[in-house]
Amino acid sequence: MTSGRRPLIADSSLALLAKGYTWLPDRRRRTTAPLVRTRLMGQPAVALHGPEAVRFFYDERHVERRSALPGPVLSTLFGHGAVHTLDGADHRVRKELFLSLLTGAEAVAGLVDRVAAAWDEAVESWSGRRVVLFDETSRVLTRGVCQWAGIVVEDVGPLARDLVAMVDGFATPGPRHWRARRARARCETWLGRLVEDVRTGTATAPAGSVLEGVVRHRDADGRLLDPHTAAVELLNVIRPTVAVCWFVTYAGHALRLRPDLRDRLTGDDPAHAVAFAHELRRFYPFAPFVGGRAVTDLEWRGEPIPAGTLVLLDLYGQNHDPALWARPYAFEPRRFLERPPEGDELIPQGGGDRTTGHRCPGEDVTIALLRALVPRLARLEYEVPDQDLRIPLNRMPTRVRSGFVMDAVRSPA
Ligand code: HEM
Ligand code: MYR
Repeated sequence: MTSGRRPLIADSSLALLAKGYTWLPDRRRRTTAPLVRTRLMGQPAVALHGPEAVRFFYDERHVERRSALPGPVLSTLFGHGAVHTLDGADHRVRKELFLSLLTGAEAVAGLVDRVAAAWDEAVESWSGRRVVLFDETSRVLTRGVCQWAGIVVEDVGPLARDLVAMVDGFATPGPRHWRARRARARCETWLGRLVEDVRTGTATAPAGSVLEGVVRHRDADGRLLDPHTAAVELLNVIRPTVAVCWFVTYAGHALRLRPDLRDRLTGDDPAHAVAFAHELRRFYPFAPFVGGRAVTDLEWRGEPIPAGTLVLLDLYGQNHDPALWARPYAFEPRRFLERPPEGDELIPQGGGDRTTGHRCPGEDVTIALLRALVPRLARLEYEVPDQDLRIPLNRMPTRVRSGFVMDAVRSPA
């Protein structure tokens, strides 16, 4: 398509709001072009998908993040000044902080042990009661991740609600969005003060903790993070960890649909739990797409992408692309037992190389948490009362409407 025709394409921000996760895949099915051309937030945009497109998108010579993420997304989900918004050396040095805190067997096990202990303790209090899995898991994860990160929290309930709100409200205007902004402002103020207190010696950060790592981190310019940016990055560890409650709730949904999968999960073979975790991340909708801006005039499979164009990578669409996945709309963990996932095919948390690009540094943590929690859920006995188990694809981010209510929960001895 020539650039002269682009202004004729209507802005699709409203279509995105109305259609949600199906917006880009639908547009792709309706075109024979190798990319979708659209407009978003008043700007020309293209959307790509597929493993080769992943490599093209994550090449810093092609796409940068600076100025690409919309203000409303930063004021809720990621935070202004976050690692998500950096490029080049600034990004690599900040990313190293996250990788050092979140990857490696010891770091992952430290977090998982605390979350698993918090789950086991919580389950005792669920006995015989009606509980909402989403809410309970958000508190379990908040307790575990804060303990692990060296952040003291007396009452995890309000914090869990704020962390969930930041994720829940990033993409839609209205009350959910304002709740998310207020939640972020509250948490940034609290954590910014904590960082200052650690620096003045009125609070302590446990040796080797996330809190200590962030307080001491020096950026590419050799400077410590200012308290606000430090708070933003602390939140970029604890918020997404708590967001794993989306997938644990989806696990409840999946086990309801496929009770035949339960026995294998409760057995001793961890390969089943890992395959189940991958299928949860592939099948269920969470992150819709990621985006950046074309650094220079680009070309993708013969199609021009002028400098400055928003370039989107359709994560949800790629995870359901029939060219990559047999029966993409069937929940089938076995597919990952037969063949482990390729890094640029399964991209629920972004793609490419996590050390050089923006791929999520929390993938190992996410998989390890699901590997620990989903078999624990599968081992519980509970009833599933009548409730709204729909997952509306036009809500962004979506979730199981009821939060997955469980009755008469019992932990078999
Ligand atoms: C980046 C999704 C869990 C920390 C991302 C990105 C996505 C994503 C889509 C952006 C990739 C890109 O920009 O190309 C998810 C999902 C999760 C999850 C769906 C499941 C709940 C985690 C966890 C952590 C984490 C557990 C840390 C404990 C981060 C950070 C970035 C990031 C710091 C920014 C990386 C960068 O810009 O270089 N994640 N994530 N995420 N994620 Fe996650
Ligand atoms: C987290 O809390 O970080 C985990 C949930 C991540 C959802 C990621 C959604 C990415 C949205 C990017 C919008 C880009 C628009 C150009």
